[in-house]
Amino acid sequence: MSQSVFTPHSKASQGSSIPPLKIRSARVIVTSPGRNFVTLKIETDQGVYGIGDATLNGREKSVVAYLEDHVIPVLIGRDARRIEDIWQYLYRGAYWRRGPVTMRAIAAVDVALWDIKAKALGAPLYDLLGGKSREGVMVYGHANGETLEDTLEAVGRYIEAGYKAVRAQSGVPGVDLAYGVGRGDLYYEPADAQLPTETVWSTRKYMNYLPNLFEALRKRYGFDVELLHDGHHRMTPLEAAQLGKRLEPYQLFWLEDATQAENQDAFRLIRSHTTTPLAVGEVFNTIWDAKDLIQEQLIDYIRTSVVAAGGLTHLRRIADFASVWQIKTGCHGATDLSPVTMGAALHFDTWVPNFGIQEYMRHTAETDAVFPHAYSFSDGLMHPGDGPGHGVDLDEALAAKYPYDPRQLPVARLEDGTMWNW
Ligand code: KDG
Ligand code: MG
Repeated sequence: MSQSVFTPHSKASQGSSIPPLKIRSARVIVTSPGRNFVTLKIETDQGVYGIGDATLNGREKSVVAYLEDHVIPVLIGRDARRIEDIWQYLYRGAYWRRGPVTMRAIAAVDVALWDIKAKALGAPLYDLLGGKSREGVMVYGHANGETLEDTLEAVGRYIEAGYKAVRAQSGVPGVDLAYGVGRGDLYYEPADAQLPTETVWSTRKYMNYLPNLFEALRKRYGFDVELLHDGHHRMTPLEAAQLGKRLEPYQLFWLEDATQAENQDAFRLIRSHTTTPLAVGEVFNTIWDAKDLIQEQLIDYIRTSVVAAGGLTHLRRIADFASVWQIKTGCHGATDLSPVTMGAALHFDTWVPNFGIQEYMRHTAETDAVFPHAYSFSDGLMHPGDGPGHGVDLDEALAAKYPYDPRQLPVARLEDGTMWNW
């Protein structure tokens, strides 16, 4: 690596409580214990290592290439303590900024560096962020069913298991393969084939049906449990406004991704017609994707996750910005985000003052075995664990037994064949 006038990686700072931690190696490990995960392991000359998640569902190899070709070569020799400087180097230094591939690669580095620093200090990661703001992290589970009755029962099982908040997704009469409906009770895995599965969508049928589901849920379970729903970008802004209005009597915790997320202006229309709380942002990568939504207070929850938004360094900037407008966090936590992201998110959630909720879709037993972790669930709350770092590791020998398995997310068309948002 060529060294110019400024060589931050070559100088050991004086007076720091942690000795210099020179990055000795960085490796990408791809494993598929039920689904694909991309993990970055950064090792230092002091023997302390850190783990970061770089998984981009259905596009995994593009992040592997970005890391191996463009990121790892510039990391070697740098001081792992300089998390902010390395983040700025990778973000500003690339010139081609933002986007899901770049920001996931940066996230993997960033989370691994926070893990290293926390381990070097012998502290749980939440202590580096500012310490605990709460005793546990409220999570929502995923209940789904082919029919209304199946979905009611699935929600009941989550309530019995102690969940305080449940997302309800149901099959829609007349629509095959509606979003969010799994083939088993626990694990909804949309990336199901080597080439995208084609699904057919009808917003009319969905909107006619959905209020019945929430009416039945409130009748059966009352108003103490928090109920959530994901529209998955399918509605136009006006349709979303209409649905939000019709759902008001059922007091949802949030209606997520009511319309496609790229057009921040569209939320002005939805917001002006409904008081159903709105959440958006699992597809956002930076603060710029949510700037207008936040400063015009067009949403109530920002969904951006650690892995999507360049790691903890940038996510906490988004959260702080959102806090000015009393917007809370609600980090994405589907199973395509690895246990490493879950662990890092739980440390973030434990600290962040404007915490709202955390999504928790349980991983399979195979995934849990490949990623031994300190986090746990009890009484509807999750706990990140109090050991050093973010508390998630990778069993490399076990990971090697699950080779990459190429799969893609589905696509959606309207009933007349028009391509739509999946
Ligand atoms: O890979 C896509 C999934 O992460 C996404 O479909 C899940 O919308 C989702 C959610 O809210 O968890
Ligand atoms: Mg979603």
